[in-house]
Amino acid sequence: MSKKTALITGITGQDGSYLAEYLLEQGYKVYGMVRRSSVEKFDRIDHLIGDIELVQGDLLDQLSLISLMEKIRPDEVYNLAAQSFVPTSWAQPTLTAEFTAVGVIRVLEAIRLVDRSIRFYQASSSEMFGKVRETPQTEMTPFYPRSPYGVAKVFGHYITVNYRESYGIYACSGILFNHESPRRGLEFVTRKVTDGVARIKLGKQDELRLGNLDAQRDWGYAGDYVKAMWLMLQQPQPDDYVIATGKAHSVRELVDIAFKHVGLDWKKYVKIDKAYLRPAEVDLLIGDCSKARKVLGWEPTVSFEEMICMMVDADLKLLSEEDKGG
Ligand code: NAP
Ligand code: G4F
Repeated sequence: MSKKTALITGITGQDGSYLAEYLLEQGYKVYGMVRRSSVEKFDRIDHLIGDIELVQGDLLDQLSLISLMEKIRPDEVYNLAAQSFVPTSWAQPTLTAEFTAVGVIRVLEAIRLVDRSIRFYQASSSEMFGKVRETPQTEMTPFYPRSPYGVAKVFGHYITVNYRESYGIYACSGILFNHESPRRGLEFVTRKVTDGVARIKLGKQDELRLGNLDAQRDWGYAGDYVKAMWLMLQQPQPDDYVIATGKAHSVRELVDIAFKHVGLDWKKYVKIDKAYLRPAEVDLLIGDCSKARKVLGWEPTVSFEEMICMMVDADLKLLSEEDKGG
């Protein structure tokens, strides 16, 4: 049997890098879409260059997406590309809508025009639940987004459902709760904390400025979550799934675990900075992934504490290697 082919948008991101590794392990030919930049930043996928093929395209450019579908004729498309940082969505709401909402319809249109048998995964988000209508959140929980990012993701979710129902495209929306790893961007709170802890431990920084310590999230491990994306596209029928751990932790608990891991008391180093508060906050997210457990046979394997300690250790190693000029 010939190799299956996958196209990943957002391959340079956290999830793109883990998904590419996982699909290569499954024997796929993997194409990764990258947008043109004057400086190539491929840190997360450097180790995969040679095994994957990078192709140029942009969610803002319809023709580039159609051309890629025609050239590659993938069996599966994973649409992970987005403007994914919530605070930026207030600063750049229109651009966020272009990438994160309208970008989805451009990928779906390319599939509709070129080959409707291509299977499609949309990276939807627990941010869509926002000011939650019930706890825990399931596939049936109504949405109440609290940021331009969340609103854009709701569009992406419903347009995916609509193309499935209008054109019979095998399109799935994965409603993923927060997932982290040592490859998480430095602006997100988990990595900001683990990087900050490592810097304080190594004497490179003397405080860590944060916003709302009371916010609670259902945080899982990115390596687990990309497997759920793949499983969704292997089922007899397309559907939507919540992917979560079912356990919530506060930012305060995150900080406590990370500092304790290196033997420090966070209260001596953490300062509250109003600059990191949001115009509208999502107070508590907690997901119920019973459907994914039952239908996909998926479950998380890394606990919150294990993941935070893994991230602190990785940041200590990274910063120590930088010191040695490695
Ligand atoms: P990430 O690290 O921020 O990566 C985003 C990716 O999108 C990058 O590869 C970026 O490329 C690419 N991108 C942005 N704008 C683009 C454009 N106009 N054209 C082409 N590519 C573009 O995000 P992530 O954490 O891996 O998340 C992956 C997806 O899952 C995102 O859609 C995110 O919104 C969603 N999601 C994430 C989580 C989470 O907790 N991580 C939870 C739910 C949903 P550059 O390198 O060129 O910037
Ligand atoms: O790490 P965060 O920036 O992630 P957020 O906003 O939950 O969004 C992430 O998860 C979504 C899934 O629910 C994704 F769709 C999205 O793309 C992204 O990956 O913030 C988490 C919480 C917030 O409540 C924030 O107010 O941490 C709080 N927080 C407190 N101090 C902070 C900080 N967040 C950041 N980024 N920086 C702080 O200093």
